Amino acid sequence: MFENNAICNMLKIKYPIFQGGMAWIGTAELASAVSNAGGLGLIGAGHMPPDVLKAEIQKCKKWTDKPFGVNIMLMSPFVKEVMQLMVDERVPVVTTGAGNPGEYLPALKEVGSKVIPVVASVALARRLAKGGVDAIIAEGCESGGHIGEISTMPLIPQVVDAVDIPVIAAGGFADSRGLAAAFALDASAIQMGTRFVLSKECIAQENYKNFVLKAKDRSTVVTGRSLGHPVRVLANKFTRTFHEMEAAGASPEELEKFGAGTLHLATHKGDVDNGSVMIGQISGMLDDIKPVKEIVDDIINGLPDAVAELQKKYF
Ligand code: TUI
Repeated sequence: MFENNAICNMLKIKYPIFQGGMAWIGTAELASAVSNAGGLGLIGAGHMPPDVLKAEIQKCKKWTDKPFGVNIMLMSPFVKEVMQLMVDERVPVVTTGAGNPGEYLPALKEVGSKVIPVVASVALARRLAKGGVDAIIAEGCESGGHIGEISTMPLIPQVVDAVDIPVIAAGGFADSRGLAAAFALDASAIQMGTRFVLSKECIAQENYKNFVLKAKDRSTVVTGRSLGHPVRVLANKFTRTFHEMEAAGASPEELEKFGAGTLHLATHKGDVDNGSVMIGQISGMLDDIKPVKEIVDDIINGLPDAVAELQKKYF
């Protein structure tokens, strides 16, 4: 079906579906399941120390013989050691988030890793494409977690026009209609985080998943704008207090301190009142927890109909 798809051919994967590399919950369990289902699974390195990440990579290698990747959060205090680990482990695909991975490119390319940064703007996409990255993930601000300022619909075609390498669309995708829309915007693949949070294989604590299941279209808010790193999360007691502190003129240090550790509190302790429940806006549409294979198969199997429906209606 995807013989002519640039990303499937480049990465030797069956389907043009990436899993977003989510901190704390993008574990080897989830990444190997997505890779085994024919997509590209990604271990979310977040703030993981290198030894913990190494163990996660080894689990992933044991559980799948398909290509997988690691997503590296460039604001991690361990970023230098973690990049060295990518080189040592010859990880097939390295995606990056929350910054510019330029300085690490030569070493990764040297060992043949495909480097695919996540960007939220045309300017950075253009600069990185010139620097020799293999593809670009363009992520709209509908996404969960750390985001940029532009939404998916205007971002994707502008990035596609600015670079001559494949573009993966991220932010707001969860079904066959979304995949068809991404193809219509000339993206080669989609990346999904939120949809895979609501999978059987995702290890997020059940309160986290149940809170996401209840989300409606307007349930997410953005914290951290005044700090220069906006983060999309579900509105709760934590976000209300955060915004009150911001309005009362709290210092960046106070706000950083208040936010520290809150993602883990939500994902692992299940405290969805005081934790950061990072999730994308498409959560409003999702009302089930499915096995990863079913999520992927449903999107792929629904694609011909999604496209045929357009053909039938308008041509
Ligand atoms: O990285 C993400 N999403 C994330 S990372 C994360 S971990 C975290 N934990 C606690 C607090 C905050 C974050 C949770 N979600 N997505 C990729 C992404 N990258 N979105 C936006 C960007 C981005 C933003 C600015 C990329 C580059 C950039 O500018 C760099 C430059 O030099 O211009």
